[in-house]
Amino acid sequence: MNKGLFKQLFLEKFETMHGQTIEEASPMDIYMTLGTMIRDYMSRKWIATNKAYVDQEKKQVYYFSMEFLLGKMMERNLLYLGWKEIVEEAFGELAVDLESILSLEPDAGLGNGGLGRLAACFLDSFASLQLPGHGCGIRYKYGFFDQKIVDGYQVELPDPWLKNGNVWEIRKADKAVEVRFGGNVRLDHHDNTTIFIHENYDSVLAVPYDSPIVGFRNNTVNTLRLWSAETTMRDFDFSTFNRGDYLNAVKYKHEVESISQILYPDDQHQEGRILRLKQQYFLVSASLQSIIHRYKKKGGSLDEFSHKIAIHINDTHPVLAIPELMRIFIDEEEMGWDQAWQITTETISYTNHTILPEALEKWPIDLFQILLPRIYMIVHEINERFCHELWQRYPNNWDKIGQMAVVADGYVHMAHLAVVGSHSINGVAEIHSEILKKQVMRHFHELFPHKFNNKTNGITPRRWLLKSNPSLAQLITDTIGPAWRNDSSELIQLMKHTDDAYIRDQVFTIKHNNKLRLAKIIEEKTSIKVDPSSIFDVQIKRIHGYKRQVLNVLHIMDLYNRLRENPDLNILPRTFVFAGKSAPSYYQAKQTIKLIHSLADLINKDASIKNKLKVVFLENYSVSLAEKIFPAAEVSEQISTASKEASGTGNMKFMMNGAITLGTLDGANIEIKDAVGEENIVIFGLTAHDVLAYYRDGGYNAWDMYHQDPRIKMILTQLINGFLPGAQDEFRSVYDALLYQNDEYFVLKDFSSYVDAHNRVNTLYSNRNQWLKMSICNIAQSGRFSSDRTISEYASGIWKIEPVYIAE
Ligand code: 26V
Repeated sequence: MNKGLFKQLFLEKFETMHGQTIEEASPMDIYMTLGTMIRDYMSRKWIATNKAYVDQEKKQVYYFSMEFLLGKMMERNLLYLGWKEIVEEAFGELAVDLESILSLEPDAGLGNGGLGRLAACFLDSFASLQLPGHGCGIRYKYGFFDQKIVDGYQVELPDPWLKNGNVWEIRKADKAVEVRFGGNVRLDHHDNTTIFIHENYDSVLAVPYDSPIVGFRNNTVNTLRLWSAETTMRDFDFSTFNRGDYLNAVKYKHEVESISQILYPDDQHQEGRILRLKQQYFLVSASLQSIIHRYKKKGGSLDEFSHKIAIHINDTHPVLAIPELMRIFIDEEEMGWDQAWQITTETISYTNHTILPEALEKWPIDLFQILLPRIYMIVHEINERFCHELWQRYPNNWDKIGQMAVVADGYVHMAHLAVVGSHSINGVAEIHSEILKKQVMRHFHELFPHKFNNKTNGITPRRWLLKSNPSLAQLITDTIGPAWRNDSSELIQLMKHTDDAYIRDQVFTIKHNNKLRLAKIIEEKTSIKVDPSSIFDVQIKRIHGYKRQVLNVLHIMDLYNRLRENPDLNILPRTFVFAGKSAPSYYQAKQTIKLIHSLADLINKDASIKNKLKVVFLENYSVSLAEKIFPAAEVSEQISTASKEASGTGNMKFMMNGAITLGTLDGANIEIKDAVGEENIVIFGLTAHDVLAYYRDGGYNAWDMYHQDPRIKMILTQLINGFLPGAQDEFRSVYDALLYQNDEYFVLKDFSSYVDAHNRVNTLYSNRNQWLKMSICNIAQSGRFSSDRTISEYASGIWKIEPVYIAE
């Protein structure tokens, strides 16, 4: 592609699509035309990729996930195809501003946070590493809610991201499959075998929408298949002109479509609603049916299934893939239990993403049984056989067997099903995998030690550096060459330049410009003016107790108290930036958002502190907003209660953009510390070991902190004495959680150590050269946190898949 050719093709495409000339074009028409052109161009590669996969009979992996938090795709696709500059120049000649066209695309926000964004980074790495890996998910009509802040409170609005259509997807109506819910199972006997007949069920049509995922500057185009729930025309016949039927038909249509209507917005909390279980079965049943259909069509033998297909389940949400695969093998393919079980466990692998007990999924048996009668029978049988094995191994140990059973205490325990029915269980950072093995899943680890492993998370350096921080990416390319973009281990070459005065200056200037850009966004969105020379200290992530935004707030209050007492206090000016969404029903997290706003109101208006402190909350955190914040950040707040953050991936995005981590020894922070060395990170607080010991043995009393530390006493009092603007009692719940509920997340316990850590940041930052050296070191060492590394490890260690070279 070159500029001239592009311009010609673009104008032709525009005219055929819109029946008018470019002079009359609306920006949206231009967006749609460019999108269609890109998609058409990718289609050839897409077809070639699929053909190569079939012809070469290489093993394929399917990544099952209830969430794919993709963000925008157009600029990504332009960059990956190598078209971006050409289009920019051609549009320049047509007086079209590419930036404003790109901004028209809505984010595909089909995820809550880390787990969903990880799935999107993995798709990027599959394609860029030329690996045959595809995503299977749900095409939610409404993505993660839009957050509006009204008077400091979060308000949730729907995200109708599909309202103007979606240029990237192709509806494949001919590939639709039927998913069955409810009904009953009748047993029949045939030549000594029992057959199971599912009858009187409600049937839902699952229609796939495929989107191409193109690799970075290669010819691979993989597939993200998202399923939409529809009624079969048979079930929804408006022609029966009976009033009662008509209303029932409408109601039924609505009920069916509700399955793919919305993404559940509460992560880290088990959602007991039946619709969520329906969504989960809908995803796995539709995906497995289509995988097996295609496999058989190409002549594959089921005996070989696990050698040709790997299925990965992203957390327990798609764990019904295990009984559903058993059902298909046994009921539809007439396989015996033992063979079906062997193939199923060899096919499925599972990642655990959290140890928070309140997030572990379990479903009441009665509910499960009514919705999925045949699947329940299979789960029951899996449980019987597993408990029998346990009995052989641990005779009479009812306690242990009860703790490990798949069905126990009236519930189906999804994580237990995942461990029993898969061949690999991994955590997402070293410490997390260790906690799984030694604590949360210790009984299972004792029984199946070979199944457990670690795959530390990663992020795609192409979106999180090349796309979001183009000037830093250019500096890196100018310094070490372009190979880092698909071989992130190359970034280590930057270590040779940590003392290079020119590079330091460039890194400084790039960061400063990114800060200027963010300062502008902040002013546009909040009317708050921030000092671009102040330290940009950033905490952006879901709002949650364990992530401890409250600790950040308490430190800012203390800093403010010190400044009020002494306006000439020798500290560097700071800008504290927050962004993140709370689950709609999580009161304490919502109050934290209000608290940040009240504090911001107080501090930002106080002239006496001479602009040394600013507090900003940016509303509606999203992938696109994140892309603007990470490049401007200098301090990365990773302050979760040790043991609770499985990995974190924002920490990696900050690091790759040259920010210094201020964090606890939790999740991947520990591996970041190992990578950069103690002198290039600021660590504070209790260790996971300390925290787990307190939970086990007790011995922590939050009131001791209150009485011993006058700073804490003062701040906590300020929470409830009207010091903060707004109603006097607004933050009573925050106060009570810290004192009367004994500070579940050890905020007060870690307070002093956190303040010290901030003081170290202040000192380090005052030495500009030192700080820039740290920053360059962080960038250089970030290569190991590329999702390419993560995916290579999954590919060789778990899935046993290999790259497939796709010719031009
Ligand atoms: C749970 C639920 C419960 C039911 C309703 C919807 C829903 C949605 C998501 C979840 C799972 C939350 C687990 C999670 O997101 N874990 C995060 O995974 C990241 C990627 O591995 C990791 O970096 C974070 O540390 C971890 O919190």
